Formats: sequence, C-alpha cells, structure tokens
Amino acid sequence: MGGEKMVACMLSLTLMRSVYGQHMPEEPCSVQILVPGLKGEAGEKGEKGAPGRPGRLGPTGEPGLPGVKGQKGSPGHYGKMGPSGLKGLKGDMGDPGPKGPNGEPGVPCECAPLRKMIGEMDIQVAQLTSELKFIKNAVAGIKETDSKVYLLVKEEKRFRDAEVFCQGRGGHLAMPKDEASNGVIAGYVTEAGLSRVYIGINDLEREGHFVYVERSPMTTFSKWREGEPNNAYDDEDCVEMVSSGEWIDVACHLTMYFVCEFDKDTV
Ligand SMILES: [Ca+2]
Ligand SMILES: [Ca+2]
Repeated sequence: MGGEKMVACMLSLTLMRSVYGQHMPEEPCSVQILVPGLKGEAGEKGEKGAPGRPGRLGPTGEPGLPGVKGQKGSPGHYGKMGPSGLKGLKGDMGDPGPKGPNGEPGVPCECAPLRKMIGEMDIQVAQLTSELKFIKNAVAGIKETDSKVYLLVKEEKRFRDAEVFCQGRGGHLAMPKDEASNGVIAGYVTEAGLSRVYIGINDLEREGHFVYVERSPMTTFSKWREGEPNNAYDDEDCVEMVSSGEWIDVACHLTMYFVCEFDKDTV
C-alpha cells in the first residue's frame, strides 16, 4: 500500500512540475518508513463465533436390521361397484296390497246434452227403421184404385195402434166405400195368404152405429158377413175383413195385420 501511495505522489509531483514549470515544496510527498513495534499484551478472549457451514455428506451406511412386523391396518375403502349380474328367476306373486283411499268426487257430467242427443238419435233411428220397413212393404206390392192407394202392413197391432200407424204416414185404416175398393183390398189380403186384417170401421162411440175412422158415416155400401155385426160378448166394436172381402165386428184389443189407405193426390 505504501508503494502505491508513493507512486501516486510522484506522478502528481511530475504533473505539477510540467504545469507550473517551477519548483514546488517537498511537504506533500514526504516519505514515511514504518517499523514493527513490540508485541502487545494478549487481548481479551472474543465472543463465540457463528456456527460453521455444514460438513460434507458422509458415506452410505450399512443396511439396517429387519424391523418388527407392524400391526394389521384398518380396512381400506370400498371398491367400485362391479358389473351387473345375470337376471334372476321371477319370484312368486306377492300378497294383494291394502285398499287405496277413495277417489275425489267426479266433475258433474257435462255430457247430459250429448246423452239426450244420442237418445233422440236412437228414436230417430227407430223411426227410420220403421219407415224403411213401411217403404219395403210399399215397394213389395202396393194396391191402388183410381183415387186410393192401399198398403198391407204386416205388423200385428191393436185396432187403435193400427190407425195411429196409418195416420202417422198420412193415411187411415182402409175404408172400403164401394164394391170395387172392397174387392181390391180383399184381393190384397188373399194374395198375401192372410185370413183377416183390420179395416177402418168401428162403433166405438155408439154401439151398433158403425162409422169410418175418418168419422164419415156409412152410407149405402156395406159387406157384413151373414150374422155380423153381432157385438159378441158386448165387446166387438172394431171391424176386420176376411179374405172373401166380408166384414166381421171383433174385439178391438186383438192384434192383427191391417191395411192402410192413402189418397192418391196426397201420396
Ligand atoms: Ca159393437
Ligand atoms: Ca162379431
């Protein structure tokens, strides 16, 4: 260190001489020579130093002795669910379960109008069926004169029901008012292989006073069988025609086929 200081000092002296060109004082660069002194007394013991660095890794040790077998560990977790097994056999049928609670009351039926409509349609179907039968009869063989059309109805009915039936179709029970019309009706009955049919004559309102069902009185023509009308059992107020064309008074509650008549201008 002292050498470096001396070099620096001499360098600066040289520079100063070249700059000022004159003599400079000697003080700044006086040379000092250091001489070692006498050994001092031993100092006090210092404080304990910081721990040193860790030493190098030592060599691998010898293998240890086998340890003692440990105790049995606790059970592990459950494993994943395995694949589904084959389908088993069908078991026996179980006992019937308990009866369930009653249901809530139903909504009031709104189909009453429909039921009514269906009921009316049933009636209409019945009427159509009846009229179809009537038409079949008519097509099968209707009899006519110049002014009348006669139809033999092969449905057994009581006198009043037979007249209602004919009226329902715009006519009456047949009312023969001359030999010609009586003959046509009789021929109709004979052709049909029948022995008797109701015709539109009765004494329901006044015993022994026979009238046509349209309430017109009997005039000149009649075709009573001999011994008729006899009002047997005081219970014969309606009239049937037999196949010969003759008339017989009979009980009105008897059921038999009948002949309707229709005016041609209304058919
Ligand atoms: Ca009578
Ligand atoms: Ca009689």
